[in-house]
Amino acid sequence: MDIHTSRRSLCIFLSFLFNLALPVFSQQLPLIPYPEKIQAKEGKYILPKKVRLYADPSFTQEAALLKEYLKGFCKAGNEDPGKADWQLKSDPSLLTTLGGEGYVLDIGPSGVVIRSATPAGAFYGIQTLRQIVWLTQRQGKKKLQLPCLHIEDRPRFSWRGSMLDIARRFFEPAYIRRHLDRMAMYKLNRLHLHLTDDQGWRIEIKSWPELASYGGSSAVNDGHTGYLTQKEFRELQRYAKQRHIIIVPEIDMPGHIYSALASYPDQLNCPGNSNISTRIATPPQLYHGMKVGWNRLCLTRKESYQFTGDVIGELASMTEGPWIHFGGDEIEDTLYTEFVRQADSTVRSKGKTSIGWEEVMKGKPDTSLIAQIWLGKTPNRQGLRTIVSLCKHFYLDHANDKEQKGANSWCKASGVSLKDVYSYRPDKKDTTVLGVEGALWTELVKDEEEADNRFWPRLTAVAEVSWSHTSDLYFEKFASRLSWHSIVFRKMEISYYPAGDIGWKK
Ligand code: TNX
Repeated sequence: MDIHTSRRSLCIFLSFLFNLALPVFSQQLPLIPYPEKIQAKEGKYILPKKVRLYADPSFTQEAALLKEYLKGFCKAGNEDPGKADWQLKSDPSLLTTLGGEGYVLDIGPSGVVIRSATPAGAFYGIQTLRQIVWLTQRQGKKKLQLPCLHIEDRPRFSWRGSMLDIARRFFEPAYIRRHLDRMAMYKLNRLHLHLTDDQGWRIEIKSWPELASYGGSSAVNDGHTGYLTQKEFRELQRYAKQRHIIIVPEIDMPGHIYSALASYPDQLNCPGNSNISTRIATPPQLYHGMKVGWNRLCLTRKESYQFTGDVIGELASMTEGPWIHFGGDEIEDTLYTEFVRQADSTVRSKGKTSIGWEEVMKGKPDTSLIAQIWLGKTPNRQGLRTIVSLCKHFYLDHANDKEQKGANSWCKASGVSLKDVYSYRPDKKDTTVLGVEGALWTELVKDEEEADNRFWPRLTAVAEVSWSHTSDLYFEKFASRLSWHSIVFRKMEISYYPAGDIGWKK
């Protein structure tokens, strides 16, 4: 036997063992996002009634979450490293090979070891393990058997996001927390909250109190209203941080600002309200419709800059993460590029980095600014860093397929299918891309159930295209792995859209 034949027979033998361990899964273990390297090993690991767990002191928080995740499967108690059968080990040397979010997961016949250079890596190793545990659980079997394996994994992109528009309708902190839990399961790490728009202002600003108390009292079509207090916003960030997710707050300016114009009619509008199409709404009247691009801050008035400075200042001081998103979309104004320059410089003066929708590239902004691409029509002449939310791939307010009624369709008439999300591939030569973000606008999303239905399963595809390496992305394989995730969705009580061609497992 030559070396190739022997290697091939070894592979066949190993995959045979793999399938023996998991007779129900064809070919790939149904993990999403799929790991960079996965090797099947001989044997099985039987989950004991009580796991003896050791975690490196720097991974205490991750160990606590692991224990919570294990509830319902087994108990877990702390143990010395020598006697533990599950170990979360810090290994700084992995930083060079697997980066700040990578990990190694070994499941052997006598236990589980997760190694990583950072708490984030340990957290992602835990999420992979969690999917393995959830997806190997089969009814009728008392003892849970996990396949033995070796995984080495790290993300392709650092930005793996979802956006929720809580301005068109308010979504309560409890829903946002549930959403964060679900994102964590799929290794998504940025939650962009679109906090303000024409129909509602959803964040408390103490120096301009009417914004939230008045501007927060409306929504599209009498939808759910309200706002986040600063305390709630801080608590959400803490909850997100435990799950290695950074919240990115957006105040949309200088357009999409009517809720503020209605709240402060005498300060923020030009004489005669020439900054507004008053046939649509006149301050202090609130706005419940769906039109876009019909109002702006009065950019010739100094109060508008006072307002911008105060709002960005307060937002920066309550924001833990490094980014402030100031919108900047869908508005024509001769002073627009000057406004962008000023808003960005205020953000930077507060020690944060700005993000804006792609239109911000029209001027010549500071090169630290990050542009979020949604139409793909504005040239990136300065080579600014970008987040890709191209509407034809990532606008989750569009229908899941052409059968689904009552969703948006302006970007793609047939909807944005799971396959459309999955088929995004970054241009290899484009080094500006930080990652991708699936955006959920909520003009047409009436409640939490509908938000779930638009996010899932498409966010699993966002997760995979942002985490996994391009050479590993095959839609058929992804779809067959996804079919098992009905189990995950059920456990997490996600009201997902049962996309037709998946063959969801019962
Ligand atoms: C465009 S994307 C918008 C939003 C709408 C969305 C509806 C962007 C920067 N602006 O204001 O909600 O379309 O699909």
